[in-house]
Amino acid sequence: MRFAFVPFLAVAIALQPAFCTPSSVLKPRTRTNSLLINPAALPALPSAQQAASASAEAGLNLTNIQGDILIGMKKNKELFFFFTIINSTLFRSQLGSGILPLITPTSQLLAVDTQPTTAVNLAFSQRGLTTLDITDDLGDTAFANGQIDNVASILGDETSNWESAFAGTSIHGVFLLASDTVDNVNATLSQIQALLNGSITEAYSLQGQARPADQQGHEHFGFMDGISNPAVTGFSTPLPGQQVIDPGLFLLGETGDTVTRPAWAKDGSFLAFRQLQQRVPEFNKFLVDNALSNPNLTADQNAELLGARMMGRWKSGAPVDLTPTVDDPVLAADPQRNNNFNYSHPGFDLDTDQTHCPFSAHLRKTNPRAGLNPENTANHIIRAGIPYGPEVTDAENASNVSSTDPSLERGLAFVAYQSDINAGFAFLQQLWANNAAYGVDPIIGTDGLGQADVPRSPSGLDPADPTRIITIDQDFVVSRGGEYFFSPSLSAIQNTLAI
Ligand code: N7H
Repeated sequence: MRFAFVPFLAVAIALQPAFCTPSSVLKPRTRTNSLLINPAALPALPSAQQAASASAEAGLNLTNIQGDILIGMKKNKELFFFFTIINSTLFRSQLGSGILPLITPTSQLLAVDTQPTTAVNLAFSQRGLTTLDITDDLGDTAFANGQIDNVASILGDETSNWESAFAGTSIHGVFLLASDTVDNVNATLSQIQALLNGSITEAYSLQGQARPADQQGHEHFGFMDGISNPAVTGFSTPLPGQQVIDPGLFLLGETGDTVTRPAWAKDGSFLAFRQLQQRVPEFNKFLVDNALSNPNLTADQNAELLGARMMGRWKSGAPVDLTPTVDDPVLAADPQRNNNFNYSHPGFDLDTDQTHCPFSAHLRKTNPRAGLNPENTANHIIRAGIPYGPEVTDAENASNVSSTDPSLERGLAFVAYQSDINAGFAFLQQLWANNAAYGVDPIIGTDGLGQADVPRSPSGLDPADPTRIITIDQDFVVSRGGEYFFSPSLSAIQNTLAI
């Protein structure tokens, strides 16, 4: 039976406190600890109260927007369950009354006592929407054509490395299930499968988890991740240095989205998913073999220094633009300061001086800040990924080579949200990271033609001699493929996708 979005229900919802949604009304509250992680370096989420007043001012409905879109990289455990719809009528008939009450809107994640046991989000590929007989053009060619269409020429992936599921035609959608334990995630997956009653089958899945102990929040190379995401008008209050971006760059139909969309697509977002394998032992060996030679540092510190300059941040998260030659863990852990830089300094030539941050550093390639004048407001994403795979084994550390055992593969389950994939993820990868002008990104850059391990020769990595070229002759990040999805609003699930 369909869970109709009738006016009296809308009135009832409007009268609830801001965090109450159709789903939160229906769900028992059992949480006493957050399902999100909270490393000191990462910006805190707005409180429910702060978000309610900011969103009211901007006209954003946080009870209608799926929770993963604006939250960023704070998940503890997250399963990406990619599925094929084998009975679309049955699937659609279960979506409204069965699945919708489980879908977690943004507002529900902002306070521990409103969080569900497992946060559930749902997104569809173009093939999935077509299977559901949704034929409207959402106004995004990259989404419509699928990621496989972008592979070599735009993203520079070597197609032979792609997981067969991403290269095939079976992925119609993905459930994103996030919690603090894998048991919770698995229990919710079973509940969803029971509700969907055989109308979907698993196409592929990837289990992500935050790294253990003091590495929580750090990705597999060891760097704190998720510090810099844009502040979205109508959601978050900007921290010093944080760019403020219109909600329409991430949410369809909101201020700043200039494309004509079907009305039901409003408050949805395009999700670019990438399984990015990280070759950690090889990365570590490269840093040791090419360690810099600052006489005040130990050999290990000189290796760390090279890694920091390739990244643009130290492993702690401290930006090299503010602390170019030594780590500063206190700065790293302070969100009031750790994103407050733009690569310019008094008396400094922004176009030639690499003593603070190399032009090719991953951070600078993917967000040039003051390097573009006026500062870019058109090409931004919200990153919401999570590491996957186990820690490096002793055998891999000893050999400096990643194991070929598939169960030991590790990397980043990369998720980027935007309202225009060609202006968001695909733009950043193709036109900034892969672009040889100012050096190809040493972390995620490729030759842009689909060949692996093409040497890159950036200058600027050695602060003692910024003209020195250090050749990087291998890829430390290998794309295992991905897909583009549309993450619809809760009302779209109810009124358009469900029958
Ligand atoms: Fe990156 N890393 O840990 O190495 N990234 N990234 N990324 N990335 C960032 O400031 C990483 C990838 C961006 O606003 C940090 O939050 C890894 C892709 C953007 O100044 C670290 C992979 C794309 C930013 C990493 C990977 C981007 C950013 C610093 C793949 C887009 C913010 C922490 C395995 C095409 C820039 C932080 C800003 C930051 C890492 C992929 C984009 C540590 C390992 C594919 C926009």
